[in-house]
This record gives sequence, C-alpha cells and structure tokens, in this order.
Amino acid sequence: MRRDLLFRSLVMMIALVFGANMLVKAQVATPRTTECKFIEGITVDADMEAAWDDAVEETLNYDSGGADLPDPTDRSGTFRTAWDNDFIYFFFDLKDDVLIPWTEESGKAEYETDNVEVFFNMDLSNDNEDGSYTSDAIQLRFNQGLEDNHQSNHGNWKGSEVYADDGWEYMITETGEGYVLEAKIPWVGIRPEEITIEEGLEFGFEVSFGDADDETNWREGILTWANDTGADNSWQDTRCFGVMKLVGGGGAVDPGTGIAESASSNIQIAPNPVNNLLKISGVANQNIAITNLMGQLVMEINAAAAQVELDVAGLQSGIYLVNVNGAIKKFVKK
Ligand SMILES: [Ca+2]
Ligand SMILES: [Ca+2]
Ligand SMILES: [Ca+2]
Ligand SMILES: [Ca+2]
Repeated sequence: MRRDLLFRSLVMMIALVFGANMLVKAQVATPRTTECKFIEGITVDADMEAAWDDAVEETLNYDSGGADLPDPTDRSGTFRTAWDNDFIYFFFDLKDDVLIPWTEESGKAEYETDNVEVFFNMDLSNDNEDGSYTSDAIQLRFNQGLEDNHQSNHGNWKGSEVYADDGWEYMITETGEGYVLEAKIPWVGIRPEEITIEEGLEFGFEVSFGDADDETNWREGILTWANDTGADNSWQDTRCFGVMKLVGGGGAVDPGTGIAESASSNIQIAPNPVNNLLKISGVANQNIAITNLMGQLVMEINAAAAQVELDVAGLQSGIYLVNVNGAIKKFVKK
C-alpha cells in the first residue's frame, strides 16, 4: 500500500514537471487564442449587464516597450468579447491614470491620444509570409472622448459612415481609475464576402490600448493582448495577432435568453434546431409570423391545417420567434 502511494506520488511529480515544461514551451511556440461566445441581449451603454457574465475575460498582457508592464494604475486592462449573427461586441475595462482625449485643437493624430484599437484578419488562408496586410485584414479604433469616431489606418476600411449606417456603436464612461468602453461592430463591415460568420470560425485578432498621459507628448505606450514582440507592429503585421474562435450560436446556444417563450401554449415546433423544414402543430386557422430577434418579420403564413411545415432553409443561421396569436415559441435555424 505504501509502495503504491510512493509510486503514485512519483508519477504525479514527473507529470507536474513535464506539464510545467510544456506550458512554458506552449506560451512561446503557439499564438494566443481566445473564444468569443455567442451572447444575445447586450446593449451598448458602457454598463456591463448580466449577459456579459458568460463571456471570456482576457487581459492585456504585453507592453510595446518590451520591458516589464507599467504600473497597473498607469495602464492596464481586461476585455470581453461576444458575437451574434450581426455584430461582434466588446467590453473593455481600462485603467489609465491620466485621460487625454483626442480633440481637434490637440493637433494630434487619433492614434496618439488615449484609444483602443481592434484588429481582424478574417481569412487565415491567404496571409502574406511577411505579415503585411491582406485585403481581409483591418484595423479599427475607438478614441477616448470621441464617441462618434472610428478610424482605421489600414486594411479593408469601408469608412466610418458605412459603419454608422450598419449599426456601429460605442460608448465610453470614465470610472475614476480609467474608463470602460462598450462597443458593437457590424460583421458586414469586417468580413469579406467569402467568410461566413458561424460557430467554429477562427480568425486573426488583436487588441491594442494606447496610452497618452501628457497633452504635450505623444502616446507613451501600448498594451497588447497577443503581440509579445515588444514592437508596436500590429498595424502592419498580422503575424502579431492571436486567434479568436467563435463558439456557441447555430443551435449550441440556449435560446432561453432575451424574450420569454409562452409556456401555456398548445403550439409545438420541431425539429429544434432546424435545417430545412420546421413542423409547427396546434395552429389550425391561425396566422403564423416568424420574426428575428430584432422584431423584423421574415416569414408569414396562414395555417389551414392543425399542422404546417415551413421551409426555413433560406433563413440565416440564428434564433427566431414563432408568433401565433400572441403566443411565442423559439427555434434555432442551423
Ligand atoms: Ca451594456
Ligand atoms: Ca496612463
Ligand atoms: Ca488574411
Ligand atoms: Ca492616458
């Protein structure tokens, strides 16, 4: 018995040593990765609602100076991400001791004052060997103190007006220790035509948090999430990016978030999730309206029989509501 215990302890010790070794190697050899979860019900108001509880929290890990990280009160930060079929969402919690917003009078470029940038490289299959931006790579900026501005220097920038029309929103609130930033960016402004936004998609992603603390000086440092090279290079080198993977959505997500279903209804729907044909029963002589979560009507029929079959193959992946005479059922289109 004792020998057995001794043997097991030895095995565990060896495993620990090996495990630690592999962890160190992994940090050097593999790019940083994160998961972006399918979450609905986020409102861009610089307030972290309960929906964000499900999101992965990431830390800004590296400083562009290459040296040790600065004092956390000078600049430090965490962020969360989420996605749905139309948007990618961000919530940044940033510590910054002196806020230098961009103003017209400052005479500075937007990237020189306090700001956050996000970078996307949506197609990982076409990257240039030297890391120079492919047409699907993009750099976008949120400026502290400038809520209607979203600039980009490089990549597939479609212009801030296009983004505003497509629903780009962000809001910043000062916290006393820095600021929080909540944002949503429409996929339509990020993704190339050939990339489908769906569960399992992996793409290049990076964040940089630029910090200026003196109106007379330039930005004095940048914190990054993935780039551990010590050089401020993400704006021109996609090899500095990490990888983000979309998880959830397309049936894996609990459709119980947001609008409540009617519990006491005779209506039954199957299968759920559905690919092509959705059977709806308990609906004789009633009007059936299918809406998306934004309330837009996507299909409508009058049910002559007690059971009808709807061809939903043409609907985009996501969660939909079946409205029958005020009763609501949800289904997920794969
Ligand atoms: Ca919010
Ligand atoms: Ca600072
Ligand atoms: Ca690419
Ligand atoms: Ca600052």
